[in-house]
Amino acid sequence: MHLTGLELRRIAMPLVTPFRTSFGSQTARDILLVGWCHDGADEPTGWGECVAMSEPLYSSEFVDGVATVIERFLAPALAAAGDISAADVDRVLGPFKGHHMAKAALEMAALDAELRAQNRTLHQLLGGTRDHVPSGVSVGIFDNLDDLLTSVQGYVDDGYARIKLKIEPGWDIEPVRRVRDLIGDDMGLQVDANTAYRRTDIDHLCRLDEFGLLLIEQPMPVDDLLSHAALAAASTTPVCLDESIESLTQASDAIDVGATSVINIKPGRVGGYLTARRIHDLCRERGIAVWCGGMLETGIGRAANCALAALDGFTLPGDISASRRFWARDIVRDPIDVVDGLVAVPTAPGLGYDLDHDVLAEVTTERRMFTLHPGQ
Ligand code: SMG
Ligand code: MG
Repeated sequence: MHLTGLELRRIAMPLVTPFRTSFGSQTARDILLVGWCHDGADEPTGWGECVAMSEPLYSSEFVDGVATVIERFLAPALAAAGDISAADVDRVLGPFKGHHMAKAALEMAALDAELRAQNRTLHQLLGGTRDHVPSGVSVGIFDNLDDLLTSVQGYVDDGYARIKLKIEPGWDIEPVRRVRDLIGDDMGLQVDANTAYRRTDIDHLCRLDEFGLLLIEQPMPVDDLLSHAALAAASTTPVCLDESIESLTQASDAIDVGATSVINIKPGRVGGYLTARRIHDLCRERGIAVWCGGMLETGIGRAANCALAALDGFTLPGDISASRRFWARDIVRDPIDVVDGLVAVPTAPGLGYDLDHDVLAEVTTERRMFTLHPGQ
């Protein structure tokens, strides 16, 4: 494929209910979609969904910055590279430091276009072994415990395989105790702090040990592997990294220093689905459990995440909830649903979604097409 054009489409999707984490509250999602036009085509034949948020609060990338780096540097480099396959995208973009979410969106669009042309699925390309994957749900921070328990009960009734609670200082031990009492000892429960604690909080976090959690996700700052290792040594709850892992090397180093015994793999955060698979392979060799994270994706990203989560090292339920957990209307005709705690891995070619062009048109806030020239 020779990249000859790109569509950058920005959409605004209202959430069905606000989602609060230790770094902020969201009521809508501002998402950049990347359309891949190759060999002179006027319309994209593949789409990528960028997981960056509007503001650099989860990670350093943010939507405006992603759009700029793609337009100024990444897309021209891909166009100049001539005939490439999706597997070359990561190498061609290698000279540009960082910007993993922008790179991942481009690689994802290339994969979609290439696989559709070959009539193959992402599931087949990645080598998934299952046709259904267990579905977990991520539950935000609430103003009070009653509202939290009502929300959790709703998700239990929906059949989710496990619950993840967002925590922060002042919203941790008591919410976890009450939710454990509500759901019983057999249901999987885990927590995610999005970097809200410090090394001085280790004794406090060890109080979570009595609740039999599957894991505690990213309690400490992104660059603080040693505080994660100190917590792992002090606590019986497995420590899991999310924000700290942006590459294969970082995954390997974090395992070496004992900072993590479980990894949340998010393709967008690590630069794409192909690197995500490499991290999965490494973790499998090293005996580290992995699961697929979520970034409040539309049906495009959800479909691709299901294919990744079907690899056999994904031994824990992912944050791959039903589309309706976040959206009243998705931009795809075949939104992901949860049945008996499972979601079906898509079987259609490419990433496996079917765009709903009417909904897509309604949620679009900006659409820019640009043509790329090899010598640009
Ligand atoms: O897509 O189900 C989802 C969201 C899962 O909690 C989730 N993601 O740190 O893991 C995480 C967060 C990142 C996004 S918070 C706005
Ligand atoms: Mg997380």
